[in-house]
Amino acid sequence: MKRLLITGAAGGLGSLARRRLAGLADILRLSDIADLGQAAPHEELVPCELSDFAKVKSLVGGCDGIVHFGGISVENTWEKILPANIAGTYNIYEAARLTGVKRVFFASSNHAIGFYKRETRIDATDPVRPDSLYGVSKCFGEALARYYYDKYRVETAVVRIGSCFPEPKDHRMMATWLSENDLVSLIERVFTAAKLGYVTVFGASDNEEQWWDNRCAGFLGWRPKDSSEPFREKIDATCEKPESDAPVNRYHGGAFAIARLD
Ligand code: NAI
Ligand code: 15L
Repeated sequence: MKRLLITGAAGGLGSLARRRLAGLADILRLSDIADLGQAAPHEELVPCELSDFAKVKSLVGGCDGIVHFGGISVENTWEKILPANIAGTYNIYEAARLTGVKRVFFASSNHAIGFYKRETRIDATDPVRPDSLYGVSKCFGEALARYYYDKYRVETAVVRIGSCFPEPKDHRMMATWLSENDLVSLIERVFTAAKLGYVTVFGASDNEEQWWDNRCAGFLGWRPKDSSEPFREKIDATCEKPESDAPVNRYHGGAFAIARLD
């Protein structure tokens, strides 16, 4: 690729992608509303509010691919979610269609399916069950991605990221953790696969407890290599283990599924 756009490039995963994806394209175009610091020689910094269509169209123009990380990344009010995640993701796809971008990595979330019970193992054919307005916004993004592929052939990997942090932070993340290396290898697969089409991938490492089955994405050949297991002792020692029937333990989405806006 000549130019890869990363939205949300000042955030946690955007900064990781900025550090680790330089080899994927000649130029990384980095965008956010937050400060992006100084550009390296292979970088272009383009600050952009995702809800502004005109700005997003010029942001996207000239790019071959998009890693769409930008937006509200946890539960929030409708007033915040609507411009950033709903209008923002529409703007990205519509701009991609108009400017001829071929492929998108859409950062969806486990919170699109957060109301499944922990003992239920699901795959990409199971219906969405969002656990929050945030999760609903990710379902909207997934539907947009489906529509833009079926009608306009903009290819997308919808990646329902579990919990991507340097280390798992609690007992739930022993199941949902996605290591940084596994995320990077997944993004690389998405942009180097000969054909992508529209595919849903569950973004979790090779953890002992598995809630998500990636059989529908088998053709991608992505194999997570890390596991949360080496962190178990530390998690047991530092985090209180919730009772197995505690509400926070009941659903894939954990605390998101039980938190209420009121
Ligand atoms: P983050 O909150 O650190 O980064 C999001 C970035 O988007 C921020 O830098 C923020 O300034 C930017 N942003 C927010 N509203 C914007 C707007 N209206 N216009 C332009 N930029 C805007 O989140 P993180 O953890 O890096 O996650 C990246 C993406 O991956 C998010 O879409 C999140 O929903 C998704 N995700 C992340 C997971 C994780 O474990 N880190 C798990 C599941 C999904
Ligand atoms: C997400 O969707 C969030 O972006 C991230 O901050 C974590 O809360 C993650 O889900 C999770 O479920 O652990």
